[in-house]
Amino acid sequence: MHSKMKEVYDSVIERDPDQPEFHQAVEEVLDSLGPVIDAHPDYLQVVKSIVEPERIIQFRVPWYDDEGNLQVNRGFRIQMNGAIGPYKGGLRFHPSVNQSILKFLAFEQVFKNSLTGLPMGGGKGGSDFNPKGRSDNEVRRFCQSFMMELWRHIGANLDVPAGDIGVGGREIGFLFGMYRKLANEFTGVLTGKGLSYGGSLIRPEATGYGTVYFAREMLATRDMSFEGAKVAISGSGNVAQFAAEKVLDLGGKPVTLSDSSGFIHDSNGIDREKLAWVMDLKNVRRGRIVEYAEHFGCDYTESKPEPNLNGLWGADADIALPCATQNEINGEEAKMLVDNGCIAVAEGANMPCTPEAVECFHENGLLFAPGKASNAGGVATSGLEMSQNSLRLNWSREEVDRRLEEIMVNIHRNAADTAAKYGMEGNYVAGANIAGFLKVAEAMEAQGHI
Ligand code: NDP
Ligand code: 2IT
Repeated sequence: MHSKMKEVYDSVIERDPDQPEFHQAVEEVLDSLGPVIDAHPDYLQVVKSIVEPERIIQFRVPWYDDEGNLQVNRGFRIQMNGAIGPYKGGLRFHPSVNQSILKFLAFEQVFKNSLTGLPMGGGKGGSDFNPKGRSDNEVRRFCQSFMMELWRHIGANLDVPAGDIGVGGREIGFLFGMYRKLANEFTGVLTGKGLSYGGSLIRPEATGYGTVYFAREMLATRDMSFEGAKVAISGSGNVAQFAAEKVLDLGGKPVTLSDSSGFIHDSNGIDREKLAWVMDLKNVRRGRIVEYAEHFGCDYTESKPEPNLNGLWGADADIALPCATQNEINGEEAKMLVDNGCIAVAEGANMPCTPEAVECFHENGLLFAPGKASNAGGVATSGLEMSQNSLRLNWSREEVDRRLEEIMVNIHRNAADTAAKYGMEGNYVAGANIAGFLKVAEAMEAQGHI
């Protein structure tokens, strides 16, 4: 790491020694910025600021469960950087949520949103609430209590949250309803809304579709494609489901899916009929992925306790799309993919590959797409939802998908060209970090480092 960047990195660790996920995300970006600082020494001031959130809001979320017991969760919103537009980023409801995880996500979001080319700053929020096993009534009461505090900190021109792990269409609906009641106005304050109240076509599909569009562009640089490729996908939520759908559209064969309990390996391929069954299982019945193995008769492996080496990445696959959570592919698992002849990895999740895994992919010449580039289609389409809300118009499915695809092609080109310009051809990590940084840096400097 460049010595000036190392000084900033050390100060980040000293300030918040207990935030390993945030350190990991910062280290990866600062590692890429050495050549930028040599070319623009004045941007050192920007780097010092960009690692510090503009604002962190933390609050108590009390709610009553179905037995009438009071439950108390912790809510957060991190407004990381507003230099290029209103803060924008998802809400995560998961028991692991803490400041380190949300700061890493908010930090990545700043660069990701910049890469989309749309005017969106970076933010992230959520709660340590665990929606798993909770009734619709409990989830609604929780969302209403969460919004009772959050509403005063967000707004269509201020901060526009959306979904992430544990926050899908149901939760966004409950959150939007409560915001509308408290603020007494109907605005595009959240994205991922239902179609009947201001949502955009293709937003549910966007992250998964975008990840596959990005991977398709990467593969094309080596005259390869998804046609006939075996694709290992982790997760079985929003991102994984629509990544699998787009893989099928492009002639590939998804062979794995997972949840936090384990993974299925279906070497016959997860076809459209099976995928429709998974969508019903996960989005309507809210069941577990083991039921797929029972229903369709294929291999199922239960997850082992941490470290999370559960074997999914040992599947024979040409392409890997990690779409579950952070640090789900470690160095050892990356090696298993390489040994099986995997040619490309595109992150649908945020930071699913550890630094050791990324190093292994680079050393072995795989195509590797970092999440802040390859999963940017979700937030990009949120940006398109905001545009439609401002216009008070709805674009067709084809129109939104066309714009999403164009944005993903542009992000790919921008990351590839920027990497080449700074002497790191083929390194999408460096290209995405530098390209994302430059736009925000220019805006922060122009605005006087406030
Ligand atoms: P969902 O909640 O819809 O699905 C998450 C999936 O990952 C579930 O199958 C879940 O299993 C699994 N999972 C979550 N945490 C863990 C864990 N600790 N260990 C093992 N499996 C886990 O979330 P999304 O699909 O929306 O998000 C997936 C990833 O994509 C996240 O990293 C998110 O930040 C990222 N992302 C999401 C975007 C979006 O638009 N939704 C946009 C860009 C990135 P289980 O149900 O058992 O917990
Ligand atoms: O990580 C992400 O980019 C998201 N969860 C989507 C954020 C958004 O505002 O759509």
